[in-house]
Amino acid sequence: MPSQLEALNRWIDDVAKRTRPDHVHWCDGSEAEYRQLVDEMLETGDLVELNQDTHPRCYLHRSDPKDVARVEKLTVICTSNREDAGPNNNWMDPDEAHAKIDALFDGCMQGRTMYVVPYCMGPLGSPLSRCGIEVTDSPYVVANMRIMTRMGTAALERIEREGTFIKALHSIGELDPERRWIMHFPEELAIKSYGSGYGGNALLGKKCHALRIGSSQARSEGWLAEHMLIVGIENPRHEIRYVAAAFPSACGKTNLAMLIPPEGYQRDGWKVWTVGDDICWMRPGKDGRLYAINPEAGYFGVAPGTSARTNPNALAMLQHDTIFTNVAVTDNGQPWWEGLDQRTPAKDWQGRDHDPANGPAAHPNSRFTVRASQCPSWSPEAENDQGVPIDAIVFGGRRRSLVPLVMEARDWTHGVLMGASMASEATAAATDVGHNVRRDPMAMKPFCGYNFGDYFAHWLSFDQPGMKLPKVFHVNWFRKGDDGRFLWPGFGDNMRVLEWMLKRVTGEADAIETPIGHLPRVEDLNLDGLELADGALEALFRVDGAEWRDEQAAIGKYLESYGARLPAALKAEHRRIVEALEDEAEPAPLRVHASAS
Ligand code: GTP
Ligand code: SPV
Ligand code: MN
Repeated sequence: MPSQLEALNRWIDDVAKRTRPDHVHWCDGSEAEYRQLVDEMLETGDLVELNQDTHPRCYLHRSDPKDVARVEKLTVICTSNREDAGPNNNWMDPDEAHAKIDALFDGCMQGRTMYVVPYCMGPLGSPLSRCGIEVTDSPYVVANMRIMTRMGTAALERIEREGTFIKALHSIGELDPERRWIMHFPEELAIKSYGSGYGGNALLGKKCHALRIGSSQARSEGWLAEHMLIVGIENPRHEIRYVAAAFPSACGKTNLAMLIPPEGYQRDGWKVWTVGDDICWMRPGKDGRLYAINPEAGYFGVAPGTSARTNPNALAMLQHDTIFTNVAVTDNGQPWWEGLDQRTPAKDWQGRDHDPANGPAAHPNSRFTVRASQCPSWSPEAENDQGVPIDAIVFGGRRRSLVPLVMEARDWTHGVLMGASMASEATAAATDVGHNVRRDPMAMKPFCGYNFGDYFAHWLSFDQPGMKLPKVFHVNWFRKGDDGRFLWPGFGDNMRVLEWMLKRVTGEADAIETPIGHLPRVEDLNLDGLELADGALEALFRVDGAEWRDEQAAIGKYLESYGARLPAALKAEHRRIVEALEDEAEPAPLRVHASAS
């Protein structure tokens, strides 16, 4: 009997009967088991050894070229009532969905090993954590899950104690893009994914469990499952305040979570502590504050753009014990991607001789998988069973125009509207979402497991007497000038914006009220040692009345698409902003910025 838990054994038996693997392997999560998996993958070519002198225990995985990112069109939420999934999700009737995908699972593991992967999302002893079992025929997925989660015997023991777990079934199938589904059954606490071995499609603890199923559980249990980093900012008085930030995929979470403050800040004693870079589970504590854990134990981060200038902490952690996926390789066997340095790689992400005519050498969504604790700024608080208290929630997107560098919500309801109104330019993190700006509320468009109307209501419901809710902000590191260049240097210099937010939290900075939110006064922003282009500061904070009236009209239309499920309070808040914008011919926050030049 592989487990003490009858229901688990029965499920594994059922899955094995359907998929017919040659072997079944229950993962214990040990180092020896990991080594064995790696050796097997080196043998089969699933992994390629990188330069072991410079990058010990680092390997490269080249995925199928048609399987390089999440696919949103084939990601579905299967609830008995279609409205519960909402217009933000693809929906399928649960019976129909099971029938469709079970037919694909029939016999699909013949000739393969079926791995039973017990995992825990969050610290093993935390009451906020939740467990699952991923069954997969991909050793690459097992190796990644070992890095990304608390995987193995200890997780299995917790599952046996609790008696419940998420059933997460995965097969790489034939990797045929036409025979691929990522299905979620929130009412059954089940996930079925077929036909992809990549990231969020296949590492089922991540987006499928921790966000889609997780958000649905969080709603019924009174907490929040969010696409957010968690970062601790230590000031010169050694006080650490925690910030949670939601940016859409490939819009800067990993980078903000491990930023290195500008020199002047370091001299003054500021430090940054990384708790999480992608997912945040938060719930109210007895004191009315929101406490957050990072359900993950590793980073599945974007490689391109990572360099000694942009993210030295990441670069340091990627020198050993890392699995790279779809990066390029130099002639001396080192991993390489666009933005890393000036070298020319020898092989591209598909293993071909590098030829710029074939496009980027590393795939734009190439990634690294690495233990969280390998990051120099890793916070031991990531292991705190109670989580860390959150003082500020930040929303943000990739907007070349319109949206100022930073603004603050007037109150919680306005903050929820700010989150619900978010939009961002598409990135390489999903293959099928076009290239335009799209609405991505709370960066959860691809990840909320239920109707956004209900989700906004759930967010609003935290505003209750006795709660000490975080302040809410919105940022945009990606505004561009007329020359097409970013106006703001970003990365480490984002510390300057974080400092202003924390000053707002502690009441040490004033702000300028505008219809769309509070903007900083320039004298409250620390710009020491920063060289901005002429006029950049004005451009970064410019609020154009006409453009914002159009934007609010578009937001209004978008919100209406949630019909009767859209909370009246959110509609009223939107109305207030529309009216304030109408009253004011030109919002005038720019007094301050004029004085900056
Ligand atoms: P997911 O893992 O997909 O959820 O993405 P993420 O939000 O963690 O994004 P990440 O931090 O990996 O950044 C994605 C890309 O944006 C990388 O190429 C970064 O180099 C770039 N980036 C991150 N922060 C900044 C910034 O402040 N300014 C600019 N210009 N680019 C940034
Ligand atoms: C994202 O796309 O937001 C990611 C990568 O973090 S994946 O795990 O593939 O979803
Ligand atoms: Mn993500």
